[in-house]
Amino acid sequence: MGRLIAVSNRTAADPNSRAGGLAVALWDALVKSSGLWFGWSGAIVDGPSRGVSMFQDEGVDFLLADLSEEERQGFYYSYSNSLLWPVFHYRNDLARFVEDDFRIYSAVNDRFARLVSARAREGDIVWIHDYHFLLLGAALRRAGWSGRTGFFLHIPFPPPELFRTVPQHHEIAEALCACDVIGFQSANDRANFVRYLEEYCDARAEQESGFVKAFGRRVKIDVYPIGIDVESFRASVSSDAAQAAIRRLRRGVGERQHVIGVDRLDYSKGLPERFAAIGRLLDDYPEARGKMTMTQIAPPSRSSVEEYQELRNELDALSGRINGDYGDLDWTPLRYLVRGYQREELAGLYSVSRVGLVTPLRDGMNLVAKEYVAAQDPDDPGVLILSEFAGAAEQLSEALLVNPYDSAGLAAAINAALHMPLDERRARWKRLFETVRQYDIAWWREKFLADLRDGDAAGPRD
Ligand code: ADQ
Repeated sequence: MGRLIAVSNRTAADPNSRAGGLAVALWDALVKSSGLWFGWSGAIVDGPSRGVSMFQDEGVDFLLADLSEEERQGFYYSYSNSLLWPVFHYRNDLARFVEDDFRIYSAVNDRFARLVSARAREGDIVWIHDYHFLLLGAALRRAGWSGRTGFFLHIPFPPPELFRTVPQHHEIAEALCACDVIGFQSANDRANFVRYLEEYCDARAEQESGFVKAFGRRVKIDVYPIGIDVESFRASVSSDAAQAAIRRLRRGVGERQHVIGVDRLDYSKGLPERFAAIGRLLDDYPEARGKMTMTQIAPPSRSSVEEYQELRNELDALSGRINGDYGDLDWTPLRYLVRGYQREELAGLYSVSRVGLVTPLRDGMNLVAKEYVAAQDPDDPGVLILSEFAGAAEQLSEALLVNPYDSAGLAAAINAALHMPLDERRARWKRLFETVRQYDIAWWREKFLADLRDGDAAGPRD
């Protein structure tokens, strides 16, 4: 069996970053196959010293490429995060189209493709991750790589009407179809992409097999909802860090019912709408005053992008307003913490929160929802309130599903969760936990890799 070659913008080159996310997902498969992981080094280097660093850890080869300042701007901040990210989250109103960016984005994809194809050997498989590398499949083919290649999109795929606002939509779709397997988080994302291919690229989807004929190739396009490492997350609830975090939380909120939100500070996560719903809760259900406290943890991300600074200002104002209007000498209704916490600390906080509030306006999957479920005490579980616009909603139908734009509905759901009888909480949680456990991170990885390795099932190419 050949090696697994993974490509993603950031890698887990730092062993401390292997506790969560993609690192957990890929690490076993990379170690087992003595694989390679390509990504950005995180360094900005201009001039001739810009290069590639290589090192080995636990038999896994890391190849980390530097970016120039122009590439960081054009490839990372601008094309990836100020155009693709908003459009793919249905926010084309926030998208910025800068003419030269696509050239830079393509050039970075080409450079990575040359690095990968120079090291890939016959029998290896290449697994590309996320929206930074939409063109990499085609770039690899141009660089001479003909082996099995898969692509997984961690974020949503928008309806064709929105995707077409990206000026290079056709080129992107064609490049994706140079891969053998294309994976999406949800059936909705897959349907959007296949509809685009059928309506605008003359593609034909086979009825049962999941294959689509497009751009002269037969491509497997399927749904692979990402999961978490359930056992390790559950175990972290009893860690010292988790228990210390619980004690600190208790000192702050006492025995009041606790509602938790944990997100990167991003406009896709629906934070202003969530804060507004807390205000609405305290208006519509005055008996909740003084009885509950919400903590929102939201470390800043991509803070040099203008939209993120505006979001920060909006949230500062909203939380100040809610606490000013409703707070009291001994009660702060909304605690808003703009900083990150360790995984173990978050696990502890989830475990003692009566309500987990996960209300993105649009999200590929949302692993916080699954982590919240995993951290609950089976005898006295909390209630997950989940946006119907998160990919996770397709799987977690026993959550209280809400429309995050509807603040009255969201306030009603929070109130229902705060009063939900123990029997109902247990019954809902049991089914949620079964799903989270069955479709865990190993299931996700193995399903994708099985399809990626299974060249025969792909049949002859046209
Ligand atoms: P993200 O948008 O980052 O990921 P999410 O899935 O919620 O969103 O979180 C990924 C990881 O980051 C989780 O393990 C979570 O615990 C951690 N995290 C989130 N907020 C945090 C915080 N405030 N402090 C510390 N850790 C935090 C993208 C897509 C998602 C998709 C994932 C995985 O946007 O839709 O689920 O990739 O594919």
